[in-house]
Amino acid sequence: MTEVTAFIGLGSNLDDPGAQVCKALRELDEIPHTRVSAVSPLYRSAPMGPQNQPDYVNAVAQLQTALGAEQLLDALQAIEQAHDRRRGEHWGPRTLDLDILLFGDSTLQTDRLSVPHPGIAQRNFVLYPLADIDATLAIPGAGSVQSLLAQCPQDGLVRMDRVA
Ligand code: A4P
Ligand code: MG
Repeated sequence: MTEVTAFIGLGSNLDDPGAQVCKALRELDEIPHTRVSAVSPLYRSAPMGPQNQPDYVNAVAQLQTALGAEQLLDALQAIEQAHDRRRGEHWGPRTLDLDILLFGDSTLQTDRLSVPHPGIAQRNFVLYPLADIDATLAIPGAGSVQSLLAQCPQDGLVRMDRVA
């Protein structure tokens, strides 16, 4: 069985965000043919987009999966739904957002998926936890995570204590 290393971005700013993210990390490990191989620290981050919403808790998980990218997206969306995710305002508040940041070294552009996730380079709440897991990562089409970090201010991003 061929496994791919994928990186998932987790974000929440409603209904006890830290607990939402920790629960989602356990649920990622329960996706069939998939296991969590590394988890970043949790970060508190200022909202990107509308400012009249609470701060986010963000983290990144590294997975090993034998699923295809769209099968993995199906599993992530099922977890979002189980967290009572309601789709509302663009970039608005949410109980849980799960984004496929990287799927091996694939570049995908379909109706359902843009991979690498197009926001990676501008988002400190994605770049810092990605680099915590693998400081040598390269983002297909965008360069090394280190070169992206060097251009991405840490404004509004605070590393939280590890949550058991
Ligand atoms: N989709 C396409 N590519 C992907 C991918 N790589 N991973 C499609 C996951 N989904 C992908 O997503 C809309 C559609 O994107 C999906 O149906 C899927 O087919 P969504 O989760 O329903 O919509 P959304 O999340 O509201 O929109 P968007 O543009 O994905 O928002 P983002 O980029 O996820 O940003 N501020 C802080 N500090 N921290 C955050 O985590 N997050 C957001 C949401 C706004 N502000 C934030 C944060
Ligand atoms: Mg999303």
